[in-house]
Amino acid sequence: KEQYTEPGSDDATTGSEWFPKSIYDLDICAKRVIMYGAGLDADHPGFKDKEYRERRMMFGELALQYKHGEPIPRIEYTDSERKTWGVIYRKLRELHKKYACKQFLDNFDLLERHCGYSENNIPQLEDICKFLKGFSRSLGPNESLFSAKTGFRVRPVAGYLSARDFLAGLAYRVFFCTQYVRHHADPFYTPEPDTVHELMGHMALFADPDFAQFSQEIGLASLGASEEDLKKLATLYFFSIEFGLSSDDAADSPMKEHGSNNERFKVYGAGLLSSAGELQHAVEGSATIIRFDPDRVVEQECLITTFQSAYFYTRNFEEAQQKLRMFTNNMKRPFIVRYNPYTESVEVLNNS
Ligand code: HBI
Ligand code: FE
Repeated sequence: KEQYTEPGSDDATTGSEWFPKSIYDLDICAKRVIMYGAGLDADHPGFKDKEYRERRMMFGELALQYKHGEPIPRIEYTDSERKTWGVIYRKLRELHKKYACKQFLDNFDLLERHCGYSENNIPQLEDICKFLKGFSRSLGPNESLFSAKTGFRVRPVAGYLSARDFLAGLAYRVFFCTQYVRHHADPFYTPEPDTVHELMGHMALFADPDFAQFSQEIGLASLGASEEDLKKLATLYFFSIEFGLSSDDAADSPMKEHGSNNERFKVYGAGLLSSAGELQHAVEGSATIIRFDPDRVVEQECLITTFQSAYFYTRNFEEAQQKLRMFTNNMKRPFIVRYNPYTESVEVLNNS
């Protein structure tokens, strides 16, 4: 079987559009960046800052040169970048302790212990990758502790990818991760993902097995999906992994119906956990929070420059997984994909 297929070379078994068949194919997806560095939009806070644009070009080139399997280049962050990180870190950690779900908080503690997370240091992607795989520690001459995580990986990316390329990474338990820092003019705003969003918002939960599985299943469903289905999966990603909440309430107990948002819900979405403003809007105010039902969620518009007009919750990640699975089982593809963890590739089986 072929290890490597070029984009555009139609797969004989399916006749469908190209998608990555092996984890190495993600090198191709990573190159198809929609926007980075040089192309900063006129409304971007770094648009008029020559030094910032040059720095972004450097990050862009590093990411474009990266190939799967290589160690991720360690970045020496500038004083200005570390200052931006520190300001956000302090603010967000305070809010996390009040509003983040338990799995997020427990794993964030581990990131602080093992990956150099602190107010004064921007962690390195390579260290997080090793942590997510699992790590062992000597406890004495004849004793050691092995802590397995999920095998999720991160790899540098120069900027925004198409939803199709971005979700394809998840099928291989790979998260495309920016390494640049937002412009210092406004530490609490960024119009695009940056490393503060990825590290503060996303990383902790990729160490959780149920969350990792949920993420991978969105990715697997996206491979070769129709345009229509792909848009639905991107929306499900958005309102769970980016903006999702959880609630332990016993089956919508009427007792708690009238509790305020911050008593009823814990947050797990990275877009919320990395944005002080929207996190407070969602849980401290009276934002609309409704049950995560995929058929309903896909009708919701994803807003990019304003707060969302509704958020969705599940009881836990297992429930999110079950609901996602019921939904994707009804999506039609002319083939079946099966992930092979030993070869880190997908097998495509004819389904006609
Ligand atoms: N690309 N680098 C990057 N980071 C994202 O978070 C991202 C993306 N492309 C698409 C995307 N997110 C959204 O469409 C998701 O809903 C899939
Ligand atoms: Fe994100």
